[in-house]
Amino acid sequence: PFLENVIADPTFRSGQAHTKLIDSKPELLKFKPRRDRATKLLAYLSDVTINGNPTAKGWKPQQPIPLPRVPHTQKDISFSGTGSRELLLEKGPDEFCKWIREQKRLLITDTSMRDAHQSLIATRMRTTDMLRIADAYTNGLPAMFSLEMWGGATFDTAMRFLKECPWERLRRLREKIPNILFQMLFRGSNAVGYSNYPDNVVAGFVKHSADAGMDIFRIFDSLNYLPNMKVAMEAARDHGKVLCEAAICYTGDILDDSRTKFSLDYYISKAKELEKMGAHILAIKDMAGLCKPQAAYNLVDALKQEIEIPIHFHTHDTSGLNAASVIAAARAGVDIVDLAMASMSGSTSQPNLNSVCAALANSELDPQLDFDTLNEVSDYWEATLEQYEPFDSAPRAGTAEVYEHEMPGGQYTNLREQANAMGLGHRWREIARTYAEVNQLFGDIVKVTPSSKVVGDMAMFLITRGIKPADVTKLKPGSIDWPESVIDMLAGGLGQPDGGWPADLQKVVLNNKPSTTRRPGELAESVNLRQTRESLADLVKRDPTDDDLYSHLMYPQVFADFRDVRVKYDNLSGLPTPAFFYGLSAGEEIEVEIDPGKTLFIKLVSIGEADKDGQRTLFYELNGMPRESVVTDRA
Ligand code: BTN
Ligand code: 3PY
Ligand code: ZN
Repeated sequence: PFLENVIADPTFRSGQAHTKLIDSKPELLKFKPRRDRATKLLAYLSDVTINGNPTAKGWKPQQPIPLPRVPHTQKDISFSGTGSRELLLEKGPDEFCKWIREQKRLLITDTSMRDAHQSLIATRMRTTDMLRIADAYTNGLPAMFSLEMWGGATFDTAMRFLKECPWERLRRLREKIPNILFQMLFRGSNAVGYSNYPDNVVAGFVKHSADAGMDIFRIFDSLNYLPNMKVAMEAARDHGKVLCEAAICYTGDILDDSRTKFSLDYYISKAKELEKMGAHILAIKDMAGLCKPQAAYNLVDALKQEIEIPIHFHTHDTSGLNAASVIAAARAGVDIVDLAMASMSGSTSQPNLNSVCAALANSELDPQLDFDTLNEVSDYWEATLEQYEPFDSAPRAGTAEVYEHEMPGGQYTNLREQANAMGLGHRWREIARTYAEVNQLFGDIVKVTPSSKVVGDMAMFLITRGIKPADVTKLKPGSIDWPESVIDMLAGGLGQPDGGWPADLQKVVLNNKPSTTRRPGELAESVNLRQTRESLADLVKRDPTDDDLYSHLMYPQVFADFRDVRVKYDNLSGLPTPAFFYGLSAGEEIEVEIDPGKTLFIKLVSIGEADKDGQRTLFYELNGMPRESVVTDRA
């Protein structure tokens, strides 16, 4: 701090500093003693080593987990084209979309950094693990169409569990990967949250994300209620440099004539409407992986005749056969497909990127991605996943049960975890069936965040109380305190499903509470953004930024807790993942990059006994110098 003061001093800066400067300016010696970053990091490491990280559920590796090897990827010279992001910036959205349609090769989105880890390891992937492999994408996979690496549940979990700033992830990855488009999942009027936000918050969030480096906004509504998508879609279009990708959420089965609600015609009419609303690209968002191969073919084939804009297919491999759906969609002329790197694929995640590319090699559809790099990147992710073992609860193999419960990939692992935590793990079959019955009770709806969460909440609520979904409408209004999320949804808080909410159910759940069929955003007051940002100064302990503002608007409490941790321990995102979750063992040494080019070498030498007050001293070497850190053993 002293040197900082001196360097900032105008006299010193003007070159007129002399040895008497300090005598003449005693204020240079006035500074708050600042706990330096290394001390804070050691405090964190000591705490997590002794007391554990509460999110890691007490899991400890048997022996230190080695850092995943980062491949040294050569520039892919076999691909002569320009990176997708460079093309978008050069051509602008409309010309770029024309380019997409002219491509014979199948364009590929890699979801490893968003949906794949959201679906496999409860969205726990840390920024450092993404940054380490970023160069391999930039140099080795320039033919990639886009990387889905932000949005959905990642915004919430980054702060809540990883104590990371989501905006920092976006900006740092952007710096390292300038040539490939970035893509995010955006929940329409729910933005990256679980409830409705005022229009100006939604529009402001889109603009701020675009300015921070986002390129493609995949916008959906959890009930396919299109009015909820309008504000976000317009904000993306108005930005001028980014792509508005509007999604139809796929549920049910268009091959099953008895499911009349979600028919081929239903999807075609939604798609046409989204095209009219200004979508640059249409996404088919099969969030549960229900779109069977023939259905994918029929749907894409029909849409290709009905709309002009490019089509992007998203699915999950929960059933085990959705690579076939991807290939069927490709044969029917889909433009872009979502896949995940081999080791991050399958089960509730996306189908296998590497294998689909191999299957299409030597055909016109060949995506032209370099196999060596694909394999190396997959190896990297495989080793990286080992660091996340306690969060891995995805089913090991495909299951046809998904056609019954229709649960989105990202929810499956979470609900299963929740069931385990409530001691209901052994009743999973029953939970899955109840989930399906609650869907029927709600009138057969689209189930994706946040509507899927409401179905899950209701299913767990009924199970723990021994109530059958079919009996709910027989109950007396006001006789049960229903979950808040259920009341809100049936009151119209998330918008309207096609056909409206079943009136008899609304009566039982709402009792005399008011409900609306208007667009929720119309009823929400706009937020004074400048005033709200300024109000955060106390919390963030510096000038609040728009990053702070939008984190706060989405998740006020989660953001406040995150900021407390940041003030107490500084930025933890540079810690290697095992150290962050499980702490260190005696003798273990780690490297932590705290600023670009500034690395700390931290070795835990030994751990002292607890004294009578439960205080323990941990002995470290920090860049070779001995350091001690004292922590309370709360065991
Ligand atoms: C908290 O819940 O205490 C805030 C999040 C920070 C968690 C770290 S993890 C290591 C250490 N052990 C704890 O119990 N909390 C901190
Ligand atoms: C999300 O909203 O996070 C989803 O992944 C929905 O599929
Ligand atoms: Zn998905």
